Amino acid sequence: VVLLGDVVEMRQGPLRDALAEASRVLSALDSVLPSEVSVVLVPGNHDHHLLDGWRARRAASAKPSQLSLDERVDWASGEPLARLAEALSPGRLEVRYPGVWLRDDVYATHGHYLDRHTTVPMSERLGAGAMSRLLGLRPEEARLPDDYEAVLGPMYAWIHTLAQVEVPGWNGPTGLSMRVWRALGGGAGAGGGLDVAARRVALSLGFLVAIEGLNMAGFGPLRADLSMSELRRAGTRAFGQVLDALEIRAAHAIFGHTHRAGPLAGDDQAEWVAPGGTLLHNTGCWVSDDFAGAAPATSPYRPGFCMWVHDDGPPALVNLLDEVPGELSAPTARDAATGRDPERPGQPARA
Ligand SMILES: [Mn+2]
Repeated sequence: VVLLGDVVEMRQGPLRDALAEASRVLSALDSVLPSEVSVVLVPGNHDHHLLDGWRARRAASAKPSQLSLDERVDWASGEPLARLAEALSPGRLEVRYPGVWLRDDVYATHGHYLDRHTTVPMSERLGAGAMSRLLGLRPEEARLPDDYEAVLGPMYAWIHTLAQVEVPGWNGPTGLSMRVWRALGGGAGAGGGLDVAARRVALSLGFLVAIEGLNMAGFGPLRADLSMSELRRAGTRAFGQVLDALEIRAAHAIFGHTHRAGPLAGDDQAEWVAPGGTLLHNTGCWVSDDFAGAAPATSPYRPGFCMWVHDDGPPALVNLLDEVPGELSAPTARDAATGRDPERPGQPARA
């Protein structure tokens, strides 16, 4: 079982609370997993702090190497990862970063590196733009995972510090991204039919001037379009740029950072192909009133999505919460190869 990032929500409060919550979930997971199944955790942006001990040990070694695309992360007793491993025991925990090769042709990563490239002006993109500008590291010049860590790491550390302090009268960095998103007029109640409303707000003169100013100041490129369709397109486009920059020549690449599961039936399949030909897959899995919209039961942002990766064939996207209780079963490789059932968007074809 691969847990593809942001598994531990470390931004809503102090570390002790985050670890206590995560431990309960991992213990529950261990209680239902067969003993031969190990759990692979791949940290993302919200749980980037899990890597700190490992990173410090690397930095203290005589000659730390550049991060490869798939590093094995270790931990020492007392560190947050040790707490998570303990919660999962007797199950086995493996930690890989920044991604994991699931097959020779399937690469999976949380996908937060795309925040260097996306044109949607959300808070972490703006932070990445500011850091790029400060360091003189242009997003199009990124070639290695360390290029992304240099720009994004300081922002993650800053947000992590904010989550640990208690300032009277201040509720911390909780929902920072969503606050900025709402302030900019994003979503406007969400749902495809309200795209027009979102665009109307977004196209207000002040917003356009602000985006143009950010572009001129070297924070960009950013676009003044906060519609749900542009949010989806910007995510796959930016993830394709990460694959290109890091020369990830996989047939399939799986990510989840932008929360929009896909490709689903009815999607423009061309949006889910990177320039190099890699097919993109998003596990989705996040819940938010801002994104789930008026029809949360069918929203591509609803929770419960996961992906089955077999020994061959394309990864198959399913929604575990849509399954009839008692009927939950893994699709076969043959189901996966035949693609998705048009009658049940997002579901694999079933015998
Ligand atoms: Mn994320």
